[in-house]
Amino acid sequence: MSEKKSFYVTTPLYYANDELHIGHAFSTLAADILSRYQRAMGRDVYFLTGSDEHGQKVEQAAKARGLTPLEHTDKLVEKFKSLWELLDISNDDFIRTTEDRHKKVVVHALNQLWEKGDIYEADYSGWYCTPCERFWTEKEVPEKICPDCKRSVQELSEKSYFFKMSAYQQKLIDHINANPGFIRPENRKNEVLGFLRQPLGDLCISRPKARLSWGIDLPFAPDYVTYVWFDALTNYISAIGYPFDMEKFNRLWPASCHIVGKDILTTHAVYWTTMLMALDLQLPQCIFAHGWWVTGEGKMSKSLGNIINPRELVARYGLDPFRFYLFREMVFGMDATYTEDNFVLRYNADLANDYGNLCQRTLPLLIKNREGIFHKKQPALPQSLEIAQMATQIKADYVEAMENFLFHDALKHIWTLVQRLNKYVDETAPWKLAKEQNFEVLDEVFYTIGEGIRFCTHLVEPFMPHLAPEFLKQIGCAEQRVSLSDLAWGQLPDGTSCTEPTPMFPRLETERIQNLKKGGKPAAEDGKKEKAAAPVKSEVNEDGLISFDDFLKTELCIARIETAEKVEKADKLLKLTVNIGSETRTLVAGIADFYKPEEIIGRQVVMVKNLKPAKIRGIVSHGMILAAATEDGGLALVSPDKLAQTGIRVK
Ligand code: ME8
Repeated sequence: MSEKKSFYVTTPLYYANDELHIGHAFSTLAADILSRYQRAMGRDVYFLTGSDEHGQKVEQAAKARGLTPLEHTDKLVEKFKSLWELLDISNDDFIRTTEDRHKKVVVHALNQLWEKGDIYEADYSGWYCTPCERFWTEKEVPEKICPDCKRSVQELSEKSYFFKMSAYQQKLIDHINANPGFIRPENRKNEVLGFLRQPLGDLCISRPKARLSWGIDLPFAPDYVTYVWFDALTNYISAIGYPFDMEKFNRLWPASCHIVGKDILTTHAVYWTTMLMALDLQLPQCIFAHGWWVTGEGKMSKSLGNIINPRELVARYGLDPFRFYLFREMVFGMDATYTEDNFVLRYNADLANDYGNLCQRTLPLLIKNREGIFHKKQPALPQSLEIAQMATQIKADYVEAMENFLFHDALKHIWTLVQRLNKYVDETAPWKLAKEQNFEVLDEVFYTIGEGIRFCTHLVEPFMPHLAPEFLKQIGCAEQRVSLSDLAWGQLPDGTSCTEPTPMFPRLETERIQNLKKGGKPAAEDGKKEKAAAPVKSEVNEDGLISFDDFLKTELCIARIETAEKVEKADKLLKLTVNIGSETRTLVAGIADFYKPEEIIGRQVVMVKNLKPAKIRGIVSHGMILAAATEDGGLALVSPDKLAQTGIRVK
């Protein structure tokens, strides 16, 4: 992605008019993950975030709180910074648009463009929306309602200053066409090109002080301030020294990537780029516009009361699971729906069952049978060889995904390896090898597992910067870290000694979640400082027996069958909806040879509740009902022998 030596990444400057929610946290985390990845690949990274503090919205918010605008933004900026600290954001700088170092660059840029004739004065009339701080044309507001916020607009005519954006339209189109990775993802690029098919107007950059005083004075028109975009966008160059520290500026510019939400794509891809052209500066290498986090009720907004607070989620589930979830769940570039149920499902499936359990089920066996020591063996079993080759390919796929901002794909690749390793444990059954005293093979198996954990952990570290070092500590290689660029299979040193694993991702049971929601302790973490919980015993016993604790991991419950129907073109399957008290689930059961749909509607059965959802014949089946073969070759559903409470746990 980047040919330059340095990697310069930015987030939007968030408006200092309100507190931040998971949408804002997401953009900043994306830049953080990218920065951590690039650093791990050995690049010189500069990561900038900050606050957008001028404009009417901020002025109004301050007034409502009885504060001056700066008093108001000072307070909010502290909150922004404390959120970034909580989320362990590794930014190199935080720029405020109210700082002198920024304001003087805006003034410099305005002067340059004024002298060049790229800023001019003219009368402007249009329909103005105060909350959105923007004019609309007559055509755009036939009902005199703002298309964005749906509030009424007022007609205004005033002397204004304009930036000659239109002069750069063709140059911008040519640049977009000549640089395929410039606006990403592809559909957003097409949107911008679509927008540029219409004649591009010039950009009004001023407000009379009589209407807005909270901005940066226009150096050539003292009764006017510049506001919002001309001010805010300039931060990307003011923070890195333009034009007063050109050494720093030349080292970092052009930016490698501006990460923004899709709402501010046009301002970045059109306003900012034409401003840069006018200033004779290079364009950023990439503008990546990601999608929205929405909730069931639509886009998050205060008025809908559906704002998701990142602090609450971190307190409830821990920082690394929060970071992981956001990037595993959202296809970077598309919208995603946040639900807490979904969070818990992913946590339990990917973190507790897959990644966490890989250590939990194997390291105690290594301690018990080989004094915790990994003995390096050349892979001889076909599965060990397969995993070694697979890991090399997975790293290549992961790098490719990360270089292209496909965070969800990068995580998917890592989990392919995590899941293969868990399957390898099942296939090789190290507890059996230990019992047979087959130490040659046992050592090979443990080495593959230890190396697999190390390999996956290095790859996942940009996403989980706190728990990854803990995983490395558990397998005894916290000291022998390699950089991501050098990571290769087989680097786990012979004789490395593991420690008793502590559960990083304790399963979230329903009761536990209720407790966490009431403010109980988080999973394995305490906000920023993640602490591992107390050690638990191994889950695998050499005799194939499981502990009572392990049995409790399977959540069985009483389900009432509400509907049943045949699945098309699948003779043996019935599609059921079952009521389990708190929710209704859909599942597919292979019982059609033995039960007619109408026979079983209304029946109570026993269901495995916490099974990962699976797609069967295109239907997402979430849960499994229990049944046993009968002596005459039939099938008997397992049901309570008296009416039980629907949804209640079976134990
Ligand atoms: O627009 N889902 O600031 P802002 C995903 N100051 N991302 C979201 C989101 C959601 N539901 N809600 C917000 C501004 N975001 C200007 C920017 S840049 C020089 C000036 C993220 O506080 C997303 O990145 O309204 C979006 O673009 C940004 O927050 C808007 O933040």
